[in-house]
Amino acid sequence: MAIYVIGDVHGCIKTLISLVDQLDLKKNDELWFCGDLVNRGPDSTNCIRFIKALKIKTVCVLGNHDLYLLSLVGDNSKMSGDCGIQALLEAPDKNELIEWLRHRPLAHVSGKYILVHAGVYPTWDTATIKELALEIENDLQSATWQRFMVNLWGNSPGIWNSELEGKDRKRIIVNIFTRMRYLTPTGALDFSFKNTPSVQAKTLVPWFCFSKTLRRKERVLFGHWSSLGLLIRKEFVSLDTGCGRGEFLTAIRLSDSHVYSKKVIDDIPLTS
Ligand SMILES: [Mn+2]
Repeated sequence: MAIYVIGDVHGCIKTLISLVDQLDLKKNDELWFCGDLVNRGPDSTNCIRFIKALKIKTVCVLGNHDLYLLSLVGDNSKMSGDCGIQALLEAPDKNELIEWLRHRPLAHVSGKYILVHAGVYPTWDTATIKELALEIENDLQSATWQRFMVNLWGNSPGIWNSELEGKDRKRIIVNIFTRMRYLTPTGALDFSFKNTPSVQAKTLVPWFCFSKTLRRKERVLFGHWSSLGLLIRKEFVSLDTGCGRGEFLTAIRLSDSHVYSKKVIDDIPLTS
């Protein structure tokens, strides 16, 4: 049995199919996704349909673009650009696709691995990661999920504190799992930069380099940071290789870190 993890797909269905073909999956293999299945690329709808219909076990954590799509259900007045999102919201099987999406986890902890979209806060231990992800998953899967989504947007609070409550608590948990890249020296989230650490002001550190990072027994697998690209370290693997910008879609086999990469063959809309 092999586990393969795929980086941010961003609506690039042709590239996804071509990459999955290359993996030559067996029936006990598992396919994990780092999230951001939708937006930017041309066909978000068929990306979800394709993954949903796969005959093997799949795990897909939610990314910030997936949450953005969910926030538009019932009120698409906030839509910026189109990028296939409108088509998904008008698809005949829209309800089924949305129901599937909102029942995905924020984090998946299994054996020696933690799968998330953007990252985990440096001081969170494994039990905390599971607990906090579950807290948000319960909200997303509740009957009042659309109301819950309304308060998710924004950059504050900046610093995690377990005493936080209500909307602020939910917002920072979601921001850490799905949007985080850099932290200030005091551990505050900073969303102003998306570039690589080499060109970044030295006052900010990537979340995985933070000085007070807990020593984990699991390897963290994440996407989201396309300028970082593929990085394979003992402690983590970064897998967003810019599919949504017409670059590459990448998969890694966890047992031996073998990498599979496809140059994007989908037409990326110029607006993205
Ligand atoms: Mn993302």
